[in-house]
Amino acid sequence: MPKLTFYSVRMRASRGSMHISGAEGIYDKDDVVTIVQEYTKRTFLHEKGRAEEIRIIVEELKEKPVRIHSLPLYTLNTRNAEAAKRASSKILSSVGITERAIEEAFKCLTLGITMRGAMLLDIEGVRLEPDLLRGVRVTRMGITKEASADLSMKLGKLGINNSTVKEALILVSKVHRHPMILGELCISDNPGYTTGYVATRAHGYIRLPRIKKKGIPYGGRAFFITGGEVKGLITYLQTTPVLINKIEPCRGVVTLNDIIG
Ligand code: PML
Repeated sequence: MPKLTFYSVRMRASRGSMHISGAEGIYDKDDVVTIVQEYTKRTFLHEKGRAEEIRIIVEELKEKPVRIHSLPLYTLNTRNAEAAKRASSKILSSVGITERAIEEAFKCLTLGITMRGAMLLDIEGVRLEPDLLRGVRVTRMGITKEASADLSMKLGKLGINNSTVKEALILVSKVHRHPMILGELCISDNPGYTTGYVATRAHGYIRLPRIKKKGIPYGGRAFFITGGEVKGLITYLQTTPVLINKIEPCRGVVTLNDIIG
């Protein structure tokens, strides 16, 4: 059998200092040209407007990707930003993250600045990423064709089969495989996208509709971390190639009680 060559394809589009969109995946050699076209097209249609600069990196992977399962997916019926914040606090504090850290994450994500990457906070809310303006961008993750078809089918049944949900679940599944990651909070920076999420290894990926009001053009990701060496975690997040090869259940609307009992 011929050896499979994988490529990491990463795209970032911007206008001046404004981040417009980003996307990435791991692809077989034969699919690279198509995906470069798709990423480019996507930036031209973006709701944040036209990009002035589109940077695409295509890089052959030197390491074999680690194959992992996705996190299970759920949606809570949060009616507004306050309800989404309350639900996030309950879920994140149930794994040992302090109220202070959760408050700090919400404060930073609603401040009006969007970082390129994620913030790292310890469970007391102290920021640990080396570059406080850029954060840590998670890269080198993807999904096999079979798992992608299964995910599309499962999300399709829930009426949410779009690249935003798929790419967020792929990213989350890579992030939460690392033992130093305790939890995550995400608010989209797309003005029209008002669903965010919290995630933990124990509870899964929990979508939070209406976590922000329509029209707000900022947001971001916060990872809550514990123990271990931050440098090693950053190396994993940025360089270890990971492919999702199995999709765990994707459920529709559940209650907070279903999640934390
Ligand atoms: C993003 O804009 O990339 C973050 C999306 C978060 C929510 C995705 C979902 O609807 O599950």
